[in-house]
Amino acid sequence: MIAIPARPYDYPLAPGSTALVVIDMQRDFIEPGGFGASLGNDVARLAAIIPDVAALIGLFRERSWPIIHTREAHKPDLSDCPPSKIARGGASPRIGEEGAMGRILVAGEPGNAIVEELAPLDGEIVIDKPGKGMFWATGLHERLTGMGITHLVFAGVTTEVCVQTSMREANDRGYECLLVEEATESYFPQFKQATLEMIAAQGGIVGWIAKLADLQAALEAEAKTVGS
Ligand code: TIU
Repeated sequence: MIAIPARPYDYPLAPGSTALVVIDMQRDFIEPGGFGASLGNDVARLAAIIPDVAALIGLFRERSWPIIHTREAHKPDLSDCPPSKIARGGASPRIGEEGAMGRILVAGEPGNAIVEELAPLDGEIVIDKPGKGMFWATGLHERLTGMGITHLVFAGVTTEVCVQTSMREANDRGYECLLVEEATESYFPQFKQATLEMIAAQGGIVGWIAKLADLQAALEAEAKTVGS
């Protein structure tokens, strides 16, 4: 076990059974003309974390530890998108309608792709999820269980919506969860801050939070131990 100086206390990171989850780093949330922008948000805030997410992905790639990328994506016939979801938010254009990068939040459309800088490599898992959480209607829990994964490190957008929902779903399924502060972002800075605090409150009620540098240092210290 590696002790990362996480808040509120050390996260018991387990080599061999830890995976990175990168939530919804898609053009639809990060670039102008996508779903995030259609909701009236300033998407530039989210683009700013791309280098830190890339650095975190790099830490896992160096170690050949599993990486899961999720996309919030609906089938072209929208059969997996309840009317309540389409109606919510009053977005224009709405889910399924034509936007600047193709149909909004629809699988296979240009806007639904993960941003180029963070494109998944062969062998990494890519999950299309119709909900905010990564376990709903995806079969991911069974895949992770089959791989022996017990610990999940989280990154991605948005902190208080799909990241937090996925973390809470993971927590309920027994995973040890850690969120990397610089590798997640919200359209609303106060929502990000509140989410970090509510995740780690009450002795880590949902999981732990840590700085990227602290995770990196802990992984490097572990590599030296293994190598010595
Ligand atoms: N609206 C918003 O902040 N987020 C979402 O709709 N999806 C994700 O967080 N991925």
